[in-house]
Amino acid sequence: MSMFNNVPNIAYEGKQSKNPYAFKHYNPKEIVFGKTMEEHLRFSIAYWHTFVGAGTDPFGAAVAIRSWDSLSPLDKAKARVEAIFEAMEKLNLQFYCFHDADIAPEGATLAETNKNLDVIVAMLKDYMKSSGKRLLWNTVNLFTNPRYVHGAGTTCNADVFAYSAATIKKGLEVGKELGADNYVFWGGREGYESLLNTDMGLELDNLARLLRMAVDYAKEIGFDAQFLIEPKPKEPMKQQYDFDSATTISFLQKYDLTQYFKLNIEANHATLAGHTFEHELRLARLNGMLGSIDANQGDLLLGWDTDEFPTDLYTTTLAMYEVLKNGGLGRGGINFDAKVRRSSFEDEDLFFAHIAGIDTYARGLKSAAKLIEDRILDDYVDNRYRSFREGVGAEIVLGKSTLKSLEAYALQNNPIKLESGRLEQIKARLNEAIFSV
Ligand code: XUL
Ligand code: CO
Repeated sequence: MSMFNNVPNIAYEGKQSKNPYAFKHYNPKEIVFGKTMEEHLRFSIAYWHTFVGAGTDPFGAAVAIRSWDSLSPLDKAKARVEAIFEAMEKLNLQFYCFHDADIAPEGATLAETNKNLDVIVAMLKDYMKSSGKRLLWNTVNLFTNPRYVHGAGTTCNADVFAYSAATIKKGLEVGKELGADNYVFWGGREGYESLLNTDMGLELDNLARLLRMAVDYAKEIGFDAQFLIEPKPKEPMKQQYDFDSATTISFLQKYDLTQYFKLNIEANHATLAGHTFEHELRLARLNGMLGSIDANQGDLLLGWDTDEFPTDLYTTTLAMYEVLKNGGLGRGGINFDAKVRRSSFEDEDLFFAHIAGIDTYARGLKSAAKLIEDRILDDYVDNRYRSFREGVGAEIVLGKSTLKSLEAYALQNNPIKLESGRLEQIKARLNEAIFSV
């Protein structure tokens, strides 16, 4: 049975194509920078936005009514499995990812919830086997249910902490059963509203305790996925503990957890934190912690987490530049953590949105490869810092200088000669690289 009758299989047709159901830039088997595009990009569908999201906003009810919406909860969950595999097939995507709550309805008790999960996980496993599709990552939803009102790992209520731990235990078992490449921790409610009633020290210690338990249990059951933490500065909490890459890395360092985790960097979370996406990626990369990407973009006029499908070539170019400099994403991938706009409520829009996002990243990959191959940015940067490769600069870098030796140098080095940073010239060359591919 087809859920998306009007949608054909989507294939690469090249730049000249006017077919709305075709990729203009994403050619999965084309080699770019030593690997196929498919190997570089490892695109994934996000279950929640694509198959669960209904276009609600704080002022408006659901507008995107899908064919499965009238079914009973468990039948709906089964129909969604069919829909997601059909969509992956039509879009030629290898990966998907989900929260536990996206795939199966929550029961009245933890045991009932786990039973519902088992039914759908068995079905997913069959579909994965026959289609060859893979799970990029799974995670558990520790934020929607009212029990998480004070947090999950950082709650003031030990019973809720225990429930969260049990939910993560099941999530790890599900990940193992489905052979997930990664397992994500996004702390939706791990933050606080006000310091006035918050024991911040205990909350942070408890969060680290929960992560440590997860590391131990994964080891115990032989689940070898890469663990990822997804930073976000606000929404739903006013203050989120995993604010951005820097905050998350320092948290992991403090609790001696860095070796077990990498970061899943989301574009719109970066801009919410007052950073560019490429800043967050660069910081993760420099710390050896760039693991995966949640691809979307925000709207600077709105300023909240709008999760739009990525269409901005500058951002995807600079993001893929970081990915290529990182030597790839390893077991990670590019997950479209993105929603169609509320006004794009027809089923077909799900496909147009993915085609736009996929082509924007494919072009980003090609222009990033050009930036590196032609040494466009590297030459500027090398030249700009050349004073640290000779004379006094080389001595500083080698750790041979002292305040005294540098004072002696500075006293006789007069005047200091400065040079332009050439930013406008560099931006013009970036434009050329982007529009040449
Ligand atoms: C929320 C968000 C989540 C995580 C997974 O902003 O990005 O969907 O990606 O929990
Ligand atoms: Co995300």
